[in-house]
Amino acid sequence: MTAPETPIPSAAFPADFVWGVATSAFQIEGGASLGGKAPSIWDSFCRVPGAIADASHGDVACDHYHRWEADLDIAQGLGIDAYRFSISWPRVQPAGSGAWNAAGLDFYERLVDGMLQRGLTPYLTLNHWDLPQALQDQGGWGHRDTVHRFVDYARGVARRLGDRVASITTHNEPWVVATLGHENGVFAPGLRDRRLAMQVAHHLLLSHGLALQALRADGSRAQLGIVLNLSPVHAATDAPADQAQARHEDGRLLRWYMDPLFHGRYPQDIVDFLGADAPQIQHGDLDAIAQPLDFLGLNYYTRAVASAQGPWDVAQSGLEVTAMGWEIYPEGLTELLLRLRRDYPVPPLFVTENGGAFDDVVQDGRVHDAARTAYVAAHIAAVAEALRQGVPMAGYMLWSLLDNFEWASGYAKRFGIVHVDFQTQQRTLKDSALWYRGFLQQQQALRASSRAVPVGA
Ligand code: IFM
Repeated sequence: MTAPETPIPSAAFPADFVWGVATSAFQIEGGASLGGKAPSIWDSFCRVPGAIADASHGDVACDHYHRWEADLDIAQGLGIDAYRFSISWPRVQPAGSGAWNAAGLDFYERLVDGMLQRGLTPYLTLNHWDLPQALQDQGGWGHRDTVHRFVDYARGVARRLGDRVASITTHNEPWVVATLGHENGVFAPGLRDRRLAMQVAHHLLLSHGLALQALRADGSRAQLGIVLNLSPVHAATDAPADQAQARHEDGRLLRWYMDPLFHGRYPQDIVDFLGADAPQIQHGDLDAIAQPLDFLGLNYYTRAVASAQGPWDVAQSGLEVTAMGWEIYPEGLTELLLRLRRDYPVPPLFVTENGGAFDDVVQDGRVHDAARTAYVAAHIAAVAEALRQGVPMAGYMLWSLLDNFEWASGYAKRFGIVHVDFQTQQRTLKDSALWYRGFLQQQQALRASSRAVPVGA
């Protein structure tokens, strides 16, 4: 176990703070065509030559579809409170509408019950990007009808599992689906059309709001929310052009999602910039989007740097980078959390993802990943600092439990605190997992002592 470089203040976290790990269906399950599952857009995208760096796919991934019990045992052994996972829509409703697949629903029911049996609180995500291909064939997220298909899907899942999960997240990182999937084309479904991308972003937000209304009308007991990938956007220099670029990129990454969710409007500077590419919005859409949230999840990995000269070269900052080439910038997490609290009426906040890809050293049955441990510890300390300054932080989920399919990077980039040998499917706890387990034991001890009744009381 490696000692972290950043000290985490003891007793920084309230007793009910939720500690967890996160995964997603497509990245770990495999079982791509088993038990009645139909293809998702990611199954299709993986078949496009050149789309995935190592030409891999999710057919087997971590084989979690067969190994879920052992994986939950590992999660339980870490001493976490919560396990964040996602449902594969084409596993439970293969065509994305109409008939439900009993075998798929049964799989998730066993999974959720398996969590509860192990004392793990289930945090469920409905859309972690694997839209049924059948819906893509009808226009996907660019087609308004998909909004209503999603609401039906949300209702069906909630009716089956909603009594046993603590929270339901509608979408994970809608910016990624819209921008990387439909504007840059580097993620499924691989389209390059800015007008379409902005329509997709609007439909994702609208489906989120309508799903929350529907689940609340159905009497959902689970906490309801959404997860955004956010970063502070820094200007590369003080030059006005760089400052303006930073404001613009902040508008497209953060304000485009936070403003409609919390203020019921899109940011006017970005609407003006988009011109004819701005989305078609129908009467009532913005009210529907701005539903009260029980929680907001943030996925934080790095800051962004904006330059009017073009893409930022990370070598210029001199900061260390992860294997993804992302700057390691934990103070950006505190900055982001304080800014959200300043600019928006935020509900309880979770860091729903945080972690790093690093080139691990596998030696004599151990996996040495001191850089990951240092990364995680520094970011937990950044959350502690936000808490100290009064941000309503409710939990932290480490990305990820297992090495897994890292989208367009394939299997080469490893984010897990548990190493997966993709030849044998053997799991090995990395040093970072041992550190997290030790850290959580300390947190448990603090909780127990804060609950202890003084003698004579
Ligand atoms: O692996 C992804 C995850 O699916 C979504 N958030 C970012 C992670 C790392 O890239």
